[in-house]
Amino acid sequence: MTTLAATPRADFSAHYHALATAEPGNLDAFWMPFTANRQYKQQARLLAGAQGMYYRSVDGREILDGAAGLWCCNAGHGRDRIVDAVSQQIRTMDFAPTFQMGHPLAFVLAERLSEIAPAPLKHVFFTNSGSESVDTALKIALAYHRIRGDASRTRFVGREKGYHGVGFGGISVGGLANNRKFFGALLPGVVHLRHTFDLERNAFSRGLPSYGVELAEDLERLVALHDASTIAAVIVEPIAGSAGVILPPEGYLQRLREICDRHGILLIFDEVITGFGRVGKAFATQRFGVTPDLMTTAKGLTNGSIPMGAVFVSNAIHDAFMQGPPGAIELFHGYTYSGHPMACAAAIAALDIYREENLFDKAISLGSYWETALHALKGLPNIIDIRNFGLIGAIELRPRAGEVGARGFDVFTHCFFKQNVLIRVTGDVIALSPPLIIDKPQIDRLFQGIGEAIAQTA
Ligand code: PXG
Ligand code: PLP
Repeated sequence: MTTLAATPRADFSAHYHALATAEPGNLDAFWMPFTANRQYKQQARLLAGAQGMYYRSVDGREILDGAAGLWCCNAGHGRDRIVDAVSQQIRTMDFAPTFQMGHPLAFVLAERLSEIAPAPLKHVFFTNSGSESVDTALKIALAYHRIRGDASRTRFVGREKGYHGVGFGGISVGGLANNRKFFGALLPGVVHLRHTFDLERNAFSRGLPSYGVELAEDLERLVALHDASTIAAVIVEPIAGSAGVILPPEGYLQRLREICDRHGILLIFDEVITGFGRVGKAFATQRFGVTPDLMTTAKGLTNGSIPMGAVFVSNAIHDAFMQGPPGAIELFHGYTYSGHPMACAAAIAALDIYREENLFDKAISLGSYWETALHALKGLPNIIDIRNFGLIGAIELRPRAGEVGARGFDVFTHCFFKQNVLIRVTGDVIALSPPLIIDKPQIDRLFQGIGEAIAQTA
C-alpha cells in the first residue's frame, strides 16, 4: 500500500483549556437531546474525563458514576483494552462496507455474541443504536410473517410506559405520551398493553413485585379484539428503564410468552438497558428464564465506547429468510455502519473484559448489598417508593404540587455539584445503574451522597 503524506494531528488543546477553566464558550449551537436547553445553558454540567468508576468534571472534581454514563459503561470508563482495540483498528482499517462485502471482525463479533445469547437466538444483525435495533426488529417481524405467507400479521403490540428509542417505529410501539404526542399519527396498527406499575400494591417491594401477573392477560383482550391473525409481534422491555424502572411482576413475562405462543405472535424483548450484565446474566432473558424470538440491544455492547446496536434473531426466523434463489438478497435492510470495524473492535474488547472479570455475575453477587443499601434510604422525606433488581435501583419522590419533576431535578443537580455523584433522573424518579465494577465502599458513598441530597433538597 502506498503511504499517504502525513497530515497534522488533531489538536483539541484550545477546547481543553476552555474546559479546564470551566469557560466553555458559546453553548448555543449544540441543540442538546432530551435536555432543557435554556435551563442547562444557564449552568452547564460538563464532564471532561472518565476513568474506572469516576468522571472528572471540567472544574476538576471526581464524580462517582451512579449511572454508567447513560446505562452503558458496564465495565467502567477508560478501559485500556477497548482503547487499544479501537486505536489499532482505526489504524489498520477505518471503514469497510458490509453490503455485499465484509471484514473479519464483524463475523468474529457475531459469533462471540451468539455464544453468550440463549438458544435459539443465534443470529445477529448489527445496527448503530438502540433505536435502530428496535426499527430493525420490527421490520424483521413483519417481513418474517410475510415471507411465510402470513402477510395479514401487520399489527404491533407495545405497552404503556414503554420506551423503545426515538425512531418512528420505536415511538409508535412506545408508551410515553411526551415522546409521541408531538409527532403526528405514527405507525398505523399499533395497540398497547396496560403497564404494570402499581404503587398501591407493590410500593417498597424488594426485587420483583408480587402483584400484577394478571396484567399479562391484557394481551388476550387485544387478541380477542383484533384477532391473532392480524398481530405480528409484541414488544416489551423485560424491565422498563426510561419510564422510571418498572419491574415485571413475578410470572408476568412467562405469561406473555405463553399467550404469544398460543397465538403465533412473535415476542420481542428490548434489552437495550438490561443487556450485558445489568441484571446478573448476559441478558435479562436468561435471568428470567423466558426467551423471546427477537432481542434488541445496544449500549453495553461496546461498553458505551463506540455507538453500536445488535438485534438477536432466533434460528427459526433467520432460517425462514434463507430461502429462494441463492443470489437473492434475503432482507432489504441495513445501515451504512452496520458492523462498523471500530465498533466491532470495541465490542470484542468489551466482551473480553466482561468475561475475564466475570462482570455478568456482579449484579447477583453484589445484588443483596445493593438492595440493602438502597432500601436503607426509606424514611427520608418524600420518598414514596424504592425499587431494585440486579444492579438497578430506583427511588421515587413525591412530586411537588404543580411542579412535576422539580424535586427530582433539584436532587440531581445537588448530587452533581455538591455530592460529586452522577445519577439519572426522569421526572421525580432517581434511576441508578452503576458500572458493574462498583465496590461496596463506592455503593455506600453513592447512597450517602444521594441520601444527603434528598435530605437537603427534597
Ligand atoms: N430501547 C430501550 C429499552 C432503551 O432503554 C432505546 C431503546 C434507544 O436506544 P438509543 O441508543 O437509540 O438511545 C433505549 C435507550 C434513561 C435513558 O435515562 C434511557 C435510554 C436512553 C437515554 C436515557 O432512562 N434508553
Ligand atoms: N440518506 C441518504 C441520502 C443516503 O445516501 C443514505 C445512505 O446511503 C442514508 C440516508 C442512510 O444512512 P445510513 O445508512 O448511515 O443510515
